[in-house]
Amino acid sequence: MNTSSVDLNTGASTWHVVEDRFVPSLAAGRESIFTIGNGHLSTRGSFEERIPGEVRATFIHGLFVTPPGELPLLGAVPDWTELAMTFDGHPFGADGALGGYRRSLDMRTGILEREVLWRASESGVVKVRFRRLVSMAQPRLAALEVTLTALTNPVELWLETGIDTAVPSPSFSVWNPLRWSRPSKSNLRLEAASIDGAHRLVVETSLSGPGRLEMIRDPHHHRFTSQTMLPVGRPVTFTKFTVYHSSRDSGEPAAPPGPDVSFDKVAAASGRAWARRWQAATIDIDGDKIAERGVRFAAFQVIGASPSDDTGAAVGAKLASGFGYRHHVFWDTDIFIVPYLTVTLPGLARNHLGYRYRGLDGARRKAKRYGREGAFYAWESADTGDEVTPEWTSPSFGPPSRIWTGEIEEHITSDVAFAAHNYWRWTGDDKFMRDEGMEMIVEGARYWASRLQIEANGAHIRGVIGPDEYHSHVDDSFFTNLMAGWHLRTAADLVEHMVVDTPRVAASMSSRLGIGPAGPESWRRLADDIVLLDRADGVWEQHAGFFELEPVDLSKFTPRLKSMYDLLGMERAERSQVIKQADVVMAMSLHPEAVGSRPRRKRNWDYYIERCDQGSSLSMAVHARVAADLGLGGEAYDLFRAALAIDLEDIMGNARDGLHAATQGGILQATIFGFAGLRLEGDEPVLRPNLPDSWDRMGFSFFHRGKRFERELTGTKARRRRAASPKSTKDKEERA
Ligand code: IFM
Repeated sequence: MNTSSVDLNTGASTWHVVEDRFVPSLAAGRESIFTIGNGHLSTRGSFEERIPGEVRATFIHGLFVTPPGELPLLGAVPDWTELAMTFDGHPFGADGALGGYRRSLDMRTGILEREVLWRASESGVVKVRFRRLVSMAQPRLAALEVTLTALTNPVELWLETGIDTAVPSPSFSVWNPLRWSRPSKSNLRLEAASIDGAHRLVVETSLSGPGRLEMIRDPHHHRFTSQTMLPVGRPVTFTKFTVYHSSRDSGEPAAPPGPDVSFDKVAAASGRAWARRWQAATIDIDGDKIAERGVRFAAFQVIGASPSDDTGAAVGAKLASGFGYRHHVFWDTDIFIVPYLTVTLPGLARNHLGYRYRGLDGARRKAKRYGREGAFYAWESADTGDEVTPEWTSPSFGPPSRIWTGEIEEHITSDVAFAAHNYWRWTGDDKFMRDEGMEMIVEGARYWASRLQIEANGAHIRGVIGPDEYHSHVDDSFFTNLMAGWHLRTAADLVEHMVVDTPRVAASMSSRLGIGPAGPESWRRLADDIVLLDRADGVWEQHAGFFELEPVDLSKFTPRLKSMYDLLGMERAERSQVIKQADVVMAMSLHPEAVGSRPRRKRNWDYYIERCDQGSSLSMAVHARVAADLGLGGEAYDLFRAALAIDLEDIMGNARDGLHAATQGGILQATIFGFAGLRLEGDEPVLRPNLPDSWDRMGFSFFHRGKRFERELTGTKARRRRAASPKSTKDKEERA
């Protein structure tokens, strides 16, 4: 755990995340927090100058590279951010005093800014201001500006910046330069190939500013140089634009804007595009600035990391803000991100579902490998939908241990179906359901039908891992079985409706997938037979035998700096009732009625909350959501605040590897579905608010079937929001 955090909540505006002190030991984690993304590019907040321990990276969604003998990873593309300077011969950042430091992320506009007062021994004081963005209006464009003001005496500046292909991913570079060229005096162009030969990339950068531009032709890092005097009191500005065009893009590479275009102009267009996102995504929370800033941060990062085109990419488990999990896509996206996007920016949710549809063949291949029918989605997927979970932990985490999730964490198949079905229910996008959703859901149902073991006492799913990954190879995981039952029934309902609504489409799908007329009915019967274990007081058993495991009193291990898994060791954790993350509670968040009446859910909550060590970043926000739903205001709020701290205060100590997608999505869901209580009852959206005591008012908007609803909530009441955010010209507003 990280105890030496610097407060990021400084500043009056909850639209800003501000750091007013530089602490080298926190720098790599802060790079993740200060990531900027635009749905195509994501750039970590590394400083322009190099510092030890930095993890500099820009990612392009979907551009996976497979180094020899390794699993695919989203590698860093050649870098646009590095900018080295000397003042009177002294390197900026290395030996000078960094006084007056302030870094600020403006989440409303997507601009990351840093201001430093810098002095080297024997040199004058220089005010340095950097601004950067990745354009929300032109997703392939990145912009960087540096403004320098000599404050005490004229200073000689030497500046270098270009395109660096040598950035590690994270241990070696995955791009080889093929050709460098200089289309004009101020433009530099690179053509590169990924080391696996799968992709080509063109990167072109333009630099404008005073001084004559010369070129250093380092084979891996061509860069411009400029030498100029900084006069006292007169700001001098350099502007750099960089455009990326990969072999995943259509059309021809565009050139970056020229010297007649200012950073402000590009920023204004990008800001307008962000404003359109914020119309839908702004959540106001009066009375609690930390919460308001936290949910804005979550939305900023989720939107920035969500692919803006339907080109077969999806949000990874680290939101494209670090190398953790190689940017692989997990259930985190289907269950923690997509339901939020579905009600806020449904187009972005749709792009993700397109990714899952493209992955269907990979899921079919996986099912076949296990001798089963239909589609078994990959626990971790990259570009093709094939399974890419490693089999062993990395030696950097100690003695290698076997990873079973890729083989037996099977609920992922129903998580994908849940995301698709939930999207359809909220949006009414029948075309999606007909063209893609139905096939994914039906193929998953066929998987379960071939996977269930029918025995005298019911249908079992044996040998799985549920959400609680401290216990593996368990039988009849409550979450897995509940989801499989829901999945089979849902597929049956959908197929039967399709037969009535669009008989021709139904006939063609049935013959293509081999579904006989008795299929839906047999799925329903199977669903009814699935074993769900409970005891007399209504507490569901997380998996067969869980109630007999060794009870552990977690309060005796509080406070703790490690997870219970680390403290007890793998074998004892497996034998004990300690759980890693919401599991039965997770089921309550997705299917509350199926878990039972409110008193029954509360009994399950009481049982499981004291056995959960919250060892996963996925857990606290889900618990907050469920606690809010159960009317446990204080507990819900404490869990919510703890979830906010996971990334912004790096309480898990791993922010360096990237932000936690599920935490950020979970925070947004706890706010909207938990505290605001948004849900569908039948086909109608309703709000059942349970606001924390400290929140005077919450305002937000959501979409239902193409109509935008603006709502503001106080206590347990909801009414229309007063016009606070600008109106969209495109969105259909609620008129009722
Ligand atoms: O998907 C999660 C899993 O539930 C817990 N371990 C980390 C994964 C990626 O976030």
